[in-house]
Amino acid sequence: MANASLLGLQGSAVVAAASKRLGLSRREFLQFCTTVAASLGLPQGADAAVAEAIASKKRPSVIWLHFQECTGCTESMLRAEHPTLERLILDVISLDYHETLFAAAGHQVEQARKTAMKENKGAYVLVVEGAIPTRDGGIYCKIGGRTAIELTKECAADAAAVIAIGSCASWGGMPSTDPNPTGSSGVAAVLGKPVVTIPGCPPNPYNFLSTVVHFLTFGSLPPVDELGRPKFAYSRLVHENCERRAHFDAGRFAMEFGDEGHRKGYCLYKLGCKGPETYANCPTILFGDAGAGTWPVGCGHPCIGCTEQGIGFSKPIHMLAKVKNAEPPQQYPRIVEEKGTGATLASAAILAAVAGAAAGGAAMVARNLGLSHKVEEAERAAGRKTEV
Ligand code: FSX
Ligand code: SF4
Ligand code: F3S
Repeated sequence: MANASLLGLQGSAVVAAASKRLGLSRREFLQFCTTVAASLGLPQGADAAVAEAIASKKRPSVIWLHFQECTGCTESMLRAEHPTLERLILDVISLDYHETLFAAAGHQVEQARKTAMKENKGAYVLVVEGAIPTRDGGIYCKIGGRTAIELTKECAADAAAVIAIGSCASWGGMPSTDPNPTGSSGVAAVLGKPVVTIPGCPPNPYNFLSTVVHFLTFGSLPPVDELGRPKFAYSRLVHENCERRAHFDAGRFAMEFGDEGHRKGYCLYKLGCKGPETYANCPTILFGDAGAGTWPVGCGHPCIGCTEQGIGFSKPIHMLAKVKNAEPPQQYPRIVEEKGTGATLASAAILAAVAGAAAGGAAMVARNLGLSHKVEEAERAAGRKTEV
């Protein structure tokens, strides 16, 4: 709910003009500002500052570079629905150079980049999407005859802030998967200094939008963790806010894709979900403005840890997640159904891996995970367990 100072802005001409510009009602615009302020974890009253900044401040110039990637970061921002996220993003920033969205090409577009950098020297935001190949002098990615390394360094030199968007730009992401033939690296590694990272493959566009709104409102980027990730978005494990968490705590698991547990929406831990070791706000802000359940686990797929270096694109889906910060819940949900019915040899194999996890130290959790599966226990007792 909006606080008094934000409500005071409701009749202001500046807010009326901003709402019109964005194609929103005044109420929707102010609600949006409140939502952004809340998601940034800002104190009460900051929503009014956010509204005033969006309504009246000069949009920051953004230079957006593309290197080794699939363009999913940009795509995810342009595919949002009501209230047209891309319009909000394109309105709060002045996108002065973007290799995939520009209609122009060649020398013309190179000139646009140089002009924007010159006119906004020391004030523009550099956004890098995609990893930077560093092997063999960086020859595996060139634009206008210049390597990604050269372009990143040149554009970062006079930037007010540098944002690495997506896992590729954050640490190398998918292109850096072992054996990483081109030496794909993140922006911070290439520049030799920390930058703000918004990992995810693709990242959530709201996290980018909120980061930019923070910059617009306060002239600085939001507080980050040791990996450069904004704390407002990456300080909680996926597992902490997952809607299937009650099933995890109660020991109800999908054992195979399409089995009864999967159809009933049970926890996906045994299918390789990396939510217990991945920091991201996916379960709370969802994707695409398309309603409930629009995030990987909500759709029935285990989290692959796409925001987490060393997990996403590194740790195979069949490996079980290390359960971090595991604390017993206040209450365990009552177990009302018999579990394990219809279990197969494959599920028993996964159970064996869980037993291995128990030996690794997560004994309490693992005890809850596996041992109530009578069919699997019977299979193991009968010596039919397969090895993993
Ligand atoms: Fe793709 Fe972006 Fe993944 Fe990478 O997102 S969605 S491969 S993080 O750089 O385009
Ligand atoms: Fe959700 Fe995955 Fe945690 Fe299960 S293991 S509760 S599916 S995040
Ligand atoms: Fe990525 Fe996992 Fe979120 S796969 S999108 S961090 S749920």
